[in-house]
Amino acid sequence: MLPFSQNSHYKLSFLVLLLWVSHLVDSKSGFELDESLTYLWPLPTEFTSGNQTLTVDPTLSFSALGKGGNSKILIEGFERYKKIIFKHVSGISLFDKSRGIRSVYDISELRFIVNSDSEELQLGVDESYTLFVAKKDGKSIVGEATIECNKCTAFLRVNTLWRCTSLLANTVYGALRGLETFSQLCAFDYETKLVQIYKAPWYIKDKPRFAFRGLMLDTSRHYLPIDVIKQIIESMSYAKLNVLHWHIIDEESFPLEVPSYPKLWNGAYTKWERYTIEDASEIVSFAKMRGIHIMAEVDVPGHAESWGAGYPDLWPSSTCREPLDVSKDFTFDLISGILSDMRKIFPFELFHLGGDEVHTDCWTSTPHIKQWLNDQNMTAKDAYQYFILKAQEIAISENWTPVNWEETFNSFPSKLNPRTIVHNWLGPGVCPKAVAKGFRCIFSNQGAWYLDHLDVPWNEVYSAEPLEGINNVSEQNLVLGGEVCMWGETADTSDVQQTIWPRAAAAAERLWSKREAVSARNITLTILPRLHYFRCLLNRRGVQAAPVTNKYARQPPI
Ligand code: CP6
Repeated sequence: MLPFSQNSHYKLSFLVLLLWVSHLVDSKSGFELDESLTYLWPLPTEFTSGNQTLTVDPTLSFSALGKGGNSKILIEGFERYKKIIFKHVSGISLFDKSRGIRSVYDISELRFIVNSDSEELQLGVDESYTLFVAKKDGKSIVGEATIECNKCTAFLRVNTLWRCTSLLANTVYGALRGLETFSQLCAFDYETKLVQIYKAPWYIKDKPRFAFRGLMLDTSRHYLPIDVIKQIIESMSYAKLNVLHWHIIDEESFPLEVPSYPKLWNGAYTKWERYTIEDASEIVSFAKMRGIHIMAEVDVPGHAESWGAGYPDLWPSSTCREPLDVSKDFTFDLISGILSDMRKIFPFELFHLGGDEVHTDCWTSTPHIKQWLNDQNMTAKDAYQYFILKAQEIAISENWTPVNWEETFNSFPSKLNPRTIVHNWLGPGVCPKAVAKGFRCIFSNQGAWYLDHLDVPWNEVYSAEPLEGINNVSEQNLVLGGEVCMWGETADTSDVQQTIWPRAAAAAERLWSKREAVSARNITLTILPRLHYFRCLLNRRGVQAAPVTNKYARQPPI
């Protein structure tokens, strides 16, 4: 309710006051950035900057040295970022090179040096890059522009190369990360109508802290159209997130086409809320163009009721429908069929087999399963282990590394295949235990990194640390990274992006930037203004990111 709303005179004078105050604010220069902060998100590992403002040519051209220069991933990436950078520049510049006039802009060419021509996208692929941004022939190299380079001949020419804006990377994926950083340096100036780079020259040497920087999407509780998934993938690349964990199927719906068992997607909500094999492949290649892995999940044996819409034999009984019937060979034949069909679509080496929240009551209360347990001399817990290990074998036979939610590790740590990656969710404690036993781990503590928990404020997302409680370096190396989870019960196409952003960005910086940089004492002064800025950048790029603080969130301490 507005103040004074009972009385229209007060209301009027309040409005007048408001107008007068806003006039005062307008007459100042408006919003100013804190000069001492660096408005790049996530913060690069190492950088130096200067005090020049440079202009960038809207016909910015591309040149490439090194084996990776002809990559379609690189060329299309450059074109994508060019559109972002010059979004507000209309028409053709007066100084367009096609008119034969030498560019008057400070930067008219971006030079790439990409060492490898391999486009293989594996976990831990080299995403490092070095970016040098300076005026053409500018000799003012800031800091130590020395680059380690063992085999590349291009670097014999390093002294001349570094006199103009250049981006060096070992792989095209590193080059994409560098392009993102370059695009964040560029700002459109609405007065001069020029794209400018402040605080040049820049020297940035950057690499991620963790190899696995994920976002989970749940397309079972609410179907998400492929265009929406693509927009989400595109927005992930802005925050340098690199794994989309696609929780495709769950108890509510089975939207994916499985050619070997064509009745499975009878479990979709409607015939329109489905993904064909082609849709899924399109998502994988769209993500690859942005250096993003797709880790698919088939959650077994719990969370699988929807499978029985097409194959009711999978249900223990018509009244007790999950977990999947452990006593039938058909259950495992079907899992084999699904996984072998999916192997053709999902090239990423990790595959998520779920394994969470398995309530075995259906097994112990259904006569034929109870009988089977007796015959096998198994308890319900043994049967849970039997199911998980069989599913793991199927995934491993498809040349996948299995990932499981933490309950599998919590229940039978010494029986789990040692290649298993343990996916934390219940609390902060499991990764220290898992890595102490030699397992690799992914951090997703539900108290901080479950995005559907709208009451968790940005600072709590930001402060959650995957290496908390792990001091031994070799154990720390087993933590692959972390993932924020966008469970779909309470969000759909209409609000999924504003639920993901900006808090996913808070996790993205923790996963990319150095631990010292994200451990600042007063994050309200040092981090919050930068996150505000990144959130506005997302909005400018068309991403519906919510305000950094939302009305549901608990209030952070002052
Ligand atoms: N669905 C599946 C879920 C959840 C999990 N698995 C979940 C549980 C608790 C919370 C949020 C999500 N909805 N398949 C747990 C991994 Cl608070």
